[in-house]
Amino acid sequence: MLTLAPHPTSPPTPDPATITKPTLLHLQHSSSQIILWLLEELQIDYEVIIFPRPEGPAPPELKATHPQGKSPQLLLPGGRVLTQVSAITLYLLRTYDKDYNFHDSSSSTAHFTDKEDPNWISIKEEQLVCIGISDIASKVGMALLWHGISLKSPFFMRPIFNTTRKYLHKLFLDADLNAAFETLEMELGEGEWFLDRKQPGRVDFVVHYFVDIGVRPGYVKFTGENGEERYPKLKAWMGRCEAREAWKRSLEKGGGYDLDFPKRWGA
Ligand SMILES: N[C@@H](CCC(=O)N[C@@H](CS)C(=O)NCC(=O)O)C(=O)O
Repeated sequence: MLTLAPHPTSPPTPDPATITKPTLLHLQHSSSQIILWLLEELQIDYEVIIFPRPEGPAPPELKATHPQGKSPQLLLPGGRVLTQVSAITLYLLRTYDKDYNFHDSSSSTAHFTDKEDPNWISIKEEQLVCIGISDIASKVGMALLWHGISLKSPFFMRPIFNTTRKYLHKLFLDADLNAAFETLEMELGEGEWFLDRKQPGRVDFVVHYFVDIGVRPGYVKFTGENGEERYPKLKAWMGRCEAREAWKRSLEKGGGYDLDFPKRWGA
């Protein structure tokens, strides 16, 4: 039996049919921060409803609007409910980034587009977004699950779970996580932003969170054992992301963003 803190109180969930502006159902300390950051970059009129993050599963109130009951959820005027970071970022950029500040029009990708294949930039975008939402998310999810189990289980079982957890890291998680980070470091290259953009784009907005969720709980380290920088370009890029005014505003609006879950669970 795991010992979890009691569920915090959640706000009431609005009826999607009554929505008049994009409304983000935002879970604190979660990938929903990606959407808040993008909303702030786009400077559109939106609402955010903050759900305190429990130690266990998402607040049941999030099921009122979508059967999966996860966050982020973007409620849209007209009653539609959009889920999945990947789809929400695509929707927001295509709907509201009219001046193409943060995504490319099909005629503006000559700097990157393979002349033979005009779709190349969007294919690369998908590839890099998937490294975050799929490759890193699945490994960090497993690491966090076992970390949580080993911290929250009865004390006499902890050594067993801790040993299991360490084997998991050694056999399945650490090498894959570092390979994903190496790939991102390589893809960033000498550019300020991914895909050689002059401004951050969908890859930057999405991948920032997944790099952060790898680094904050200590599963991937920017600095090696001998003090060497392992991912210097990614580290500098994280700094550029977090120096943006829109990112800072998103932190104020989100009501809590601390991805060091093990520390918050008492490690
Ligand atoms: N694939 C979904 C993942 C959604 C998701 O799992 N969100 C997490 C927060 S990062 C959540 O709601 N966790 C609570 C839970 O799983 O119960 C996406 O890309 O949006």
